[in-house]
Amino acid sequence: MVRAMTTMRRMLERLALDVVFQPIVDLERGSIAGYESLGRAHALPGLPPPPGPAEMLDLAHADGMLLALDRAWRRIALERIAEWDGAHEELWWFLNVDTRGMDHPRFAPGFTRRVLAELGIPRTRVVIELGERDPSLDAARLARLAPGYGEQGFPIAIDDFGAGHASLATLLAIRPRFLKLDRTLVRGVGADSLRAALIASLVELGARTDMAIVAEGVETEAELAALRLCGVRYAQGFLLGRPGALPIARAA
Ligand code: G
Ligand code: MN
Repeated sequence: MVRAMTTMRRMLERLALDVVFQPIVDLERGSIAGYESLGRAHALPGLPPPPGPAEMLDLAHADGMLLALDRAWRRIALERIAEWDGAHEELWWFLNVDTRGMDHPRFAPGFTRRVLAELGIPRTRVVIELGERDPSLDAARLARLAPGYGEQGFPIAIDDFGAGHASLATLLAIRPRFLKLDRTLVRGVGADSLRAALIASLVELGARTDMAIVAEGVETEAELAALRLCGVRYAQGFLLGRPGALPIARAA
C-alpha cells in the first residue's frame, strides 16, 4: 500500500492537471444551457503520456488519493469558471463527483461549497453529477450521500443513467433535478423505435416530476432529430461540441 501511494504521488508530480468543458445545448431555445467540466492530464515535457482520466481515478482510488485528485480537478474547473463566468449568469455548470472519494477517512462534506464561496460562484447554478465509477454505488449508498449535496443547495444530476448502477432504483432514491441519459441509450435512437419510446417515456416522467432530461453522447444528426421528436430538452455530445477550453461555442 505504501509503495502504491508513492506510485500515484509520483505520477501526479510528473503531469499537469487540466480541465476541459463540453457544452450542453438547450434544444428548445437553441442556445448553450451550460457546460460539463471534464478532468484531463498532460505529461510534462519529455515524459510519457499519463493514462486517461477514468484510469487515473481508478489508480488514485487504489492508492488512497482519489479524494485529492477528484478535488484538484474540481478546484481547477471552478477557478476557470470564476475567471470566465461574469457575463454568463444563466449557465449551469455540471461537475463530476467520484463518490468513492467519500470513503476516504479525511472526507468531510463542504469542499465544493467552500471553493464556490471563495470564488464567488452561486451554488444554485452548480450541478453535482453523481456518476457510477463507484462499483458499490447502489441506490442505498447514493441515498445516503445525495442529501448532503441537496441540503447544501446543489441541484443533483444522475450521470450515465441506464448504464451499470444508474438504475431505476437509483432514480427513486435520489429524485434528481437532472437525469443524464447514458450514451448507450442514445446511440442509434434514430433507427430504433424501442429506444425512442423508452426515451420519450423518460421525458414524460421528467415532465411530471420537474426533472430535466439530458441526452449524452449525441454523435449524429439522426440521433439529434430523434431526440427532438422524443421531446428531449437538453443534449450533449461530439455533434454539438467537443470538450475544450472556455469559451467554447456550439458546433455548427
Ligand atoms: O460519464 P461521463 O458522461 O461524465 O463521461 C464523459 C466522457 O464522455 C468525457 O471523457 C467525454 O470526452 C466523453 N464524450 C463526450 N461526448 C461524447 C460523445 O458524443 N461520444 C462519445 N463516445 N464520448 C463522448
Ligand atoms: Mn458526467
